[in-house]
Amino acid sequence: MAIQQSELILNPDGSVYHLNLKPEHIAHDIIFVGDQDRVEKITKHFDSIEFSTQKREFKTQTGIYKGKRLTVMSTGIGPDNIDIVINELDALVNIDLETRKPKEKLTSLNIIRIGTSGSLHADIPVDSFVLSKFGLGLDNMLRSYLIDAFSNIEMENAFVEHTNWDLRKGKPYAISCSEKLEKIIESDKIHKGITVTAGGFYGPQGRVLRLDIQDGNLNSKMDNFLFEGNKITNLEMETAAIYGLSALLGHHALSLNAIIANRASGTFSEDPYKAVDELIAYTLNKLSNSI
Ligand code: R1P
Repeated sequence: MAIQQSELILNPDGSVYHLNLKPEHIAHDIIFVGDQDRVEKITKHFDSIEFSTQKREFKTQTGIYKGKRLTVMSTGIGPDNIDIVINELDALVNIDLETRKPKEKLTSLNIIRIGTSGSLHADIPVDSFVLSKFGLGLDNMLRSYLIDAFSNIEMENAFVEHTNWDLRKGKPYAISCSEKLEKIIESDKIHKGITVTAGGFYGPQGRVLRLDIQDGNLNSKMDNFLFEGNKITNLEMETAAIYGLSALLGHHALSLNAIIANRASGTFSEDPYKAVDELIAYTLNKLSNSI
């Protein structure tokens, strides 16, 4: 059955609705960033750029870095945007946009996020890097899909019990990274752990300005959560959603974050752009020697 026009929306030029991309515009190795201004901080290192476009917060550039074809795209902020970005990227490679039918031979993309994040531990200082071994989503987006075969239900239950989680907020979901990409990117320079993905920046991450929040102790409870030797390293807004949709659709995903805030010590990086630039250089170097 062909997927209807209202479900898979294409622009008049045949590109996918939000990303403005056609299948030939993307590489199979894709770097995600949150901020659209971060795209060129990566592609300025490229030997050449063959394609650029932007619609809303979704800016995409594809080019060659040391002989490897890479796409860099901004996702904007939050899991709701990740739902759009990964579904539309998957459609570009795994749905025939002419017949509107899923392809028989599926393609696996490699997706690496280079993000910024806050650490929960004094021993993961500002300007360090974190590789997310797991994404733990507090945001519910992924719960619209059938995730039980992919999620770590033991970790989810342990987290619910440890934090006395109020299930009226929905049940957190836990998904692991791609081991293939982890092996390519890891080094002793990078902290590893569980990245918590929140569905908002203020209350959902325990920040109080003028509104009381449902659980003011959540961050300190997360700080001492331990599951099978993995602690919660950091808090941001995309990783678990990227891991979840990638796993469901058969793509490989890994999330790296530069720590720009330390929520335990209350400190903020003196030069967050430098930390991000260093993570970009580290990642490009690893990628150019691999996938
Ligand atoms: C919030 O300021 C944004 O910054 C972090 C969060 O995940 C959220 O998207 O990541 P990026 O810098 O990659 O956007």
